[in-house]
Amino acid sequence: MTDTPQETLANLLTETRRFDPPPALAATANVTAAAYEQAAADRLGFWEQAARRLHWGTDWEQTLDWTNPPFAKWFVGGELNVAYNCLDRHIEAGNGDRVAIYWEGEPAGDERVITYAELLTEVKKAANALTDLGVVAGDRVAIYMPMIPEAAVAMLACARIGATHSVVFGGFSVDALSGRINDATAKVVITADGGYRRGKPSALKPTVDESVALCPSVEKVLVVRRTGEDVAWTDKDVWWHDAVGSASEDHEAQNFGAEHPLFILYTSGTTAKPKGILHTSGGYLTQASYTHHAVFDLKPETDVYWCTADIGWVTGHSYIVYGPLSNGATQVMYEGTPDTPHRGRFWEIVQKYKVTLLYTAPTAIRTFAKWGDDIPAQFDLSSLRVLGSVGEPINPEAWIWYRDNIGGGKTPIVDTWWQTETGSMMISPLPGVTSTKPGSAQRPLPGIAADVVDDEGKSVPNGGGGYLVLREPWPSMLRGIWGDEQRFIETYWSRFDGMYFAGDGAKRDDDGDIWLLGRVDDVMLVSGHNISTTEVESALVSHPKVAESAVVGATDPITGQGIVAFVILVGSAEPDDNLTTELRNHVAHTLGPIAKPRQIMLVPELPKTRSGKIMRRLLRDVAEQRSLGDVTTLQDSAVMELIASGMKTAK
Ligand code: 6R9
Repeated sequence: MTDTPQETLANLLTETRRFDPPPALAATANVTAAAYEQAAADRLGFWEQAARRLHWGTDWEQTLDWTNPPFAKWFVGGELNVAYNCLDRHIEAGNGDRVAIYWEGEPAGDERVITYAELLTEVKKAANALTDLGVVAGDRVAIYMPMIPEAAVAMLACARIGATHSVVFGGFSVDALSGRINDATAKVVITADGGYRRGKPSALKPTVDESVALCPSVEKVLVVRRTGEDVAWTDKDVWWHDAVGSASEDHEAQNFGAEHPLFILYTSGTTAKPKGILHTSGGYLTQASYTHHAVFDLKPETDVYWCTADIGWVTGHSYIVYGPLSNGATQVMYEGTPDTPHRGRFWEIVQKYKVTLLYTAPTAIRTFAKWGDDIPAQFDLSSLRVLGSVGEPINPEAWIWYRDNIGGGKTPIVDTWWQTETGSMMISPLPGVTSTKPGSAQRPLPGIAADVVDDEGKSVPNGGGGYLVLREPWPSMLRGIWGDEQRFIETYWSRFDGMYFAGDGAKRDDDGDIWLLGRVDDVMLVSGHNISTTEVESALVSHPKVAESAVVGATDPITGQGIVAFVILVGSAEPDDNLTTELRNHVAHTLGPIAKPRQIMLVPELPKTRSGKIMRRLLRDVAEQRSLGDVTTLQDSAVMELIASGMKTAK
């Protein structure tokens, strides 16, 4: 039995709840429905107008050069300075006293308030310090930092002098860090002695020391003193407080071409060798800035925005640093984990700073749901007016939980689909326009040509499923994979002629709205039917006793693949003998008998990357009783031992 293309990736889940935008928000929204029409009539004209939101030293001559696909050039001939756009122009407009960052350290009471004027001074000094260390435009600088303001300062200082930063998650192993430093041949590494993690100092410098020993390109290591713990010192090391502390506060930003490389960011690498995704300046900042303004409806004078991502994830780049700061936003930055010192820490922070716009990930939302409704209920969250989600498909039940328990049953939720490769948001509701649907990212943003196609690359009709593609170039698109042009073409541009292949499965509902179904590599083939992991996971999460689940297809002698589900129960649920049977039946009842899991494993945790994505590949290894593959990007390696030992006792 084979599927028709329309049945590719299945199309099982039905969800009919709808939530209109609050009238008051719709009445004052930054972006209205007219933007869709304007962009449809003149896509390039629309992006030109978005680019006009920035300050350009030299105007561009051509909006898009797409004569040599897939190598795009946006705003050709234009020149700008990215850091100037994020800082100087706000001070010049008289907003230097506005708070840029409310920084909240993990140890309670450890906090800093940084205005735009103060942030600019720090960035100027850091730019001078990097120049003194020999960094010139075009050089690569690796950044391996905890979530402290100096991480943003380091990125902006690089941008200011035209150096290309490569941020690596603080806490990645020597292998991961040295591999990334070598791939980009970075000249300088910026790091810290350590950061705070779950109530304790957690050292970073030893990993840098070991890595730098393997990286001949590194000439200097700039070290922020954060924890004050003892560190080993080499002749390449320089303290941040010495070099930046003594640097001049004068620095005039020079303009660079719109296509000047801004950063390299290595993708999470849930599968193969990490890819160094390259982003450039003018188009990237145009779209990061516009989408942040449009999708969060940011009002910089009154909003307090908080994105809970780490700076080492693309979400931290586009929606902590470049998007919000280019828009003059006031934002919260938090160093620690959501459960330190207690499980209400996030809500305490929302209450303390009266956060209005919150951007977090489904993995966090499901964890909060597991911890229980009574925790957020203890805090005043009434300041919140828009909630965002990013990183994975958000299950409808998690979406409803988020709206009800965090958003007081009234805030719009923007489920934003995008990738490291796309640089900024691509598919998302607009909070003042869209009637939202739990679990769906819904509609390509104005100026974005996303589509769902079948195996042959033809658009699927409403009600169909297939592959998510982008049919037209967009300003913040990746410009390549660092040092590997061929892999860039093969990975993204070879599956379908003339289209960017995102690697995600998707379906289009009867209204034409898009639902993401997870990575195509994760799709299961059961008795000839392609079934998406996301839909089975959402069916499980819709059971009142289930907080979170991860589903994989394990080799099965009869059905080809059998569905194995790993399930975390909500805090209050007691496992009993009948529960796994009940859950299997619940899925069969919700989605149909074909989707009934062969086996359900109750587990305490799931393996995740640092950006919170479930590593299904490792669970497949467990389900098929193989030894584990590459675990370098795993958040917590002890998790796999826990799960694997549970699996053995269940057999
Ligand atoms: C921003 C980011 C990209 C992959 C992407 C998709 C998944 C992200 C999503 C989503 C469904 C959403 N993804 N947002 N899936 N709905 N709202 O996450 O970048 O780390 O490169 O991951 O994440 O599978 O292809 P990145």
